[in-house]
Amino acid sequence: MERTFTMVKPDGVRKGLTGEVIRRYEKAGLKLIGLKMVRLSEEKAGELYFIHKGKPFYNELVEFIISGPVIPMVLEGDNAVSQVRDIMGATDPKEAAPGTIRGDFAEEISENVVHGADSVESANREIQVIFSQDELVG
Ligand code: IDP
Ligand code: MG
Repeated sequence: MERTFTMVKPDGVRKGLTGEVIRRYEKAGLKLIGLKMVRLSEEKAGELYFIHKGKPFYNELVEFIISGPVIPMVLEGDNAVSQVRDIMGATDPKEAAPGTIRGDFAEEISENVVHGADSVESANREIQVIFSQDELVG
């Protein structure tokens, strides 16, 4: 059993893709153990994306992620981290396979519908940034 952190980004919420994203995760057998709708502060967004600090797209990324509400989630299941990465598809929607969330619904790398942790370590860190223990079930 593994936990991961994933989040519908502001473009996904605006396009009404929240239900579709959750449906794909649940269909894969992943279990929701935390979910909420929030508008991230600039500080929280910076904590979440701290590994990208200094990169050319960092400011744009933070501005975008705080531009509207997001739906952060914690999912549990076998190989949850890699399962979610597979379901999301490649970072750049132009390279994302059909049948993946980004392949089906995103057009631009800067607005690619979903975030997903890239390792168990990242997942645990990101869960702690966004959720408190009493917001998680089980
Ligand atoms: P990931 O979301 O697939 O893990 P990362 O490399 O961790 O991809 O980048 C985090 C986010 O930053 C991406 O989802 C994407 O929205 C944005 N991003 C990454 N590279 C670029 C870029 O070259 N230009 C604009 N935005 C980018
Ligand atoms: Mg990443």
